[in-house]
Amino acid sequence: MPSAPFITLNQFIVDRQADFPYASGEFSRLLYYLAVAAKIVNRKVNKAGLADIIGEAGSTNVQGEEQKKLDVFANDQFIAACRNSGECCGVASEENQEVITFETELAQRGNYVVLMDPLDGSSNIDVNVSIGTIFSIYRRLSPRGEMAQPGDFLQPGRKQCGAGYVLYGSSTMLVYTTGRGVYGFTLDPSIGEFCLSHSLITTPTEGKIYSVNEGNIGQFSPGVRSYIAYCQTNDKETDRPYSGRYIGSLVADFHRNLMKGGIYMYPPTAKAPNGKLRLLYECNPMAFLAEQAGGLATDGRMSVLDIVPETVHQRTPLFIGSASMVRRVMDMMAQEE
Ligand code: AHM
Ligand code: MG
Repeated sequence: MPSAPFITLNQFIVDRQADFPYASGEFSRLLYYLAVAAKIVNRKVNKAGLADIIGEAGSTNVQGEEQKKLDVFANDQFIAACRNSGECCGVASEENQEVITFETELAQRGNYVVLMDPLDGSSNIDVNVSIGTIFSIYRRLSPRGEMAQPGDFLQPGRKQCGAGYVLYGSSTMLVYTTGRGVYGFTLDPSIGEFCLSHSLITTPTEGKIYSVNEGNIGQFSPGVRSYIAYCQTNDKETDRPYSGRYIGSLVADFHRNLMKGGIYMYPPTAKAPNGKLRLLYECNPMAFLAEQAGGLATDGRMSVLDIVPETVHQRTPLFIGSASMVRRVMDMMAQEE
């Protein structure tokens, strides 16, 4: 019996045109360009060990070409995708101190800005462990046809019209939301297409996995320490202790917890009193996905999506995942304050 045909990301975008913000085709085109960049980055990630790509940015290979580290390569690819899509007037990236506002007429006609972490999980890049790309998309506030303005990039997460990630793992996945549920596509390398593999992803309300860098436990607040102790306590009824799982790549840790149920935490530490993760291109897109899947994301006090950003690279503490786990850690933090 012939198997059911694949639904590719491109086909899905066409079929679901009406689900996309403003349904004009512009947003879909941007997503299409981002997916192409993801495939190019994926090819490089898979060849990383072979292709001698791993090396210091700025060093020179035998052909006399400048070698680029994977994160620089990914940054270039995603920026080029945004610029060439004609739908995006500017990009903010973890790799660039300043926001990039495109100068071409084509790009300035674009209606969107993209904020991204082109290759997250930097400590895992050189050691063959899963890494990811995270992106967040907003409609611009400044008039079309002009240069993007700083305010375009400093909108609260609630205003996102799309967000997603690419996970370069045992298989490569693109997971996104436009505010109408969360969809996951797995790259079939034999045909070079992202194929629909996970429709309307929902995350369990209660999970059994906690993910945190426990090396920092001595620096966490009493409330966070109490919650970790709760996760580790024996209790048959609630199936504790929970499992501790921490890859150190937000995309990979988040994705596993999204599918299985769990909580990811990056609380404030002495070294990073506002947490380590970046609000605009790490926490907000993940928070949008989490809420769309039925989970929660908070900085400990309020929903991440309601934080009004002040600077592009600002950090925030993050507690994200299964709703009842996030509520419990918030309660424990509130009690011990
Ligand atoms: P990066 O953007 O420099 O890669 O940092 C973000 C990463 C996340 O992917 C990950 O969850 C976290 O930092 C790990 O940090 P730590 O090594 O302090 O536990
Ligand atoms: Mg990062």
